[in-house]
Amino acid sequence: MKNKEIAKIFYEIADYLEMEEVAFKPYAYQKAAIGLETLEEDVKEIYKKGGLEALKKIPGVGESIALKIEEYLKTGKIKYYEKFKKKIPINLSEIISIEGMGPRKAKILYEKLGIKTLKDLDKKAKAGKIVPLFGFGEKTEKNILEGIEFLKRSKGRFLLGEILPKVREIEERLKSLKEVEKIDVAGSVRRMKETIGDVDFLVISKNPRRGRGSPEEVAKKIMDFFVNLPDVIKVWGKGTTKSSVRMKEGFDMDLRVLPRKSYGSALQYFTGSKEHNIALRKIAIDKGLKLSEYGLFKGKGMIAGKTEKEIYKALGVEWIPPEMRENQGEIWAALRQAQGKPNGLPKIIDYKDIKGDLHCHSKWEAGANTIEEMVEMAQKIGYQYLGIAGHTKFLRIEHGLNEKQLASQRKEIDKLNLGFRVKGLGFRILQGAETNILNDGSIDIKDEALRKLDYVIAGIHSSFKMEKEKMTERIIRAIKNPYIKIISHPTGRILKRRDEYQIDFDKILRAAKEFGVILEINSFPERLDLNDQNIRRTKEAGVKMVINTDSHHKDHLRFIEFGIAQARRGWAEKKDIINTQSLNKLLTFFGIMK
Ligand code: DGT
Ligand code: CA
Ligand code: CA
Repeated sequence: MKNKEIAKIFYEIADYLEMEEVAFKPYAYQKAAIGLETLEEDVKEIYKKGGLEALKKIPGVGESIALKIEEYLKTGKIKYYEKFKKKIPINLSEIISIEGMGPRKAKILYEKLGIKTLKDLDKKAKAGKIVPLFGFGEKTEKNILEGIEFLKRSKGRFLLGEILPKVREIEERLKSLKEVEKIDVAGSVRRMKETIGDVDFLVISKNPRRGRGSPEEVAKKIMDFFVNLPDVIKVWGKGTTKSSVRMKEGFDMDLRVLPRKSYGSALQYFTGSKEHNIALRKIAIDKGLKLSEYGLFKGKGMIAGKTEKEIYKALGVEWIPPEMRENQGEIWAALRQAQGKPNGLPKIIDYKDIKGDLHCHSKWEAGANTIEEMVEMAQKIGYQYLGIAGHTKFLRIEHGLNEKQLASQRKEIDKLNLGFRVKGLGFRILQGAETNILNDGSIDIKDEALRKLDYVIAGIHSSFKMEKEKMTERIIRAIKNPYIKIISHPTGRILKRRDEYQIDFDKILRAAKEFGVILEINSFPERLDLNDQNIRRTKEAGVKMVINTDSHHKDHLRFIEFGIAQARRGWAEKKDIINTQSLNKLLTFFGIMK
């Protein structure tokens, strides 16, 4: 799909415009980029079907931007963008991926020190060249060096949310081949880990029909197709049992063709994790058995291998959901489960258990869609309720709402809800708000206005680098606020970009427990905050959670699956997550009038 490519260019144009200190225009390009990025349909198809007019219907796309999309689709280039790049030829996205580094700073660094890449920046920062530079203090230099280290640590891994749609598309293509009988994705993708190193496909090929070639020839056809997939930019290797490729997006994919009789053991093995496999193999050894990707063997005889379930069973353990296979006590729990003892495997939340999303933005502030459009999508998903939780006034860049605007928004929501009631639809919009926890722990909206909301979320959106004790106190003060029900993205990390805030998480858990405050599992692919380990700690502390998407566009509602996946990785059960409750139960839970 061209969507992401064009979105990336628009983001860069926005950065270049910001560099030149042009007002408003950068925001327009960012909006268009978000619009493109979150579109499910291929922009090429949209253009083919409806031309320029259809392009203008994409959220955030007006006449002049539509023309640029057209230009790209026709020529593979956007002249406007090329002009910027020629003037300031730096790897802009790389440099500004460092926390605290914006386009304007990047421009100064280029003009004064000739810095074009991250490597240049690293060198100059280490040589102490940044401090004397106009406007840059010692703190900035330290931040730059920390930022570079952080980037190095997360390099080579991709967000699950970036990879999964593509993986599913490829899975479908492969499935449609007549030579393919069964296909699965194994590895960290199957375990739904927050970041992915590479993608591992497993396939059983169809038996060749009589007189129609050998199994090798069938496998070769599958491999030919695989290494010739669109967007493959490099073939690392091609054989009849295994091939490896690199995709245009930068990640690698392996594909293995396996015999039917050992498919289950291969699926088990290649799903991992490695640590889980090592622990499982130990159990096999203790029983005098041998476990490998080829099967479970007693001496030379194979006693299991066709399905994953039969392997776990033969080892005397219950089958374990892939998301839990990290050797974090799950094998012990599965053993107890199989033996009918207490403290077995938890019955983790299912992907179908969520009944509504309580953290969505709308056109009233930072979102791309109207409340009605958001609701329409929520109903399509099958939700019973949707919580609109707009940013509030402290967050000016997100057009945060003030008390008066919240009151007018309430009117719109009441009207829509009345409509649902008249039609006899059991659907309800709840009005929340994502308020800001200011530096001293106070909230940026007056109590009288908070009281009128159905529920209140509070989150940190500024001063991320406070010292640990102060930051912990800041959040705890918000937890103690009687109006605050939910803390959004509680640790503040942004994958590949920003570490967690310095906080004493145990202390926060104790406060949340005492004051009955719920911690969010934010499903946005870059956030996934709480992460799996913190989810497990939260559950163990007896603190409830809510899985939200933080949608800024109606298409973001589908991110919920990533949050659920992390909840499963953190062993969370249905009862730990408040938005698995039906509408009626949730209203009672929040003390909202029915
Ligand atoms: P990734 O790709 O870094 O996100 O993580 P995985 O888990 O997908 O790792 P990958 O692709 O290297 O290997 C896929 C699975 O194969 C892994 O989860 C477990 C299995 N595996 C790989 N190497 C070993 C090994 O040395 N020992 C054992 N027991 N299993 C291995
Ligand atoms: Ca992998
Ligand atoms: Ca691999």
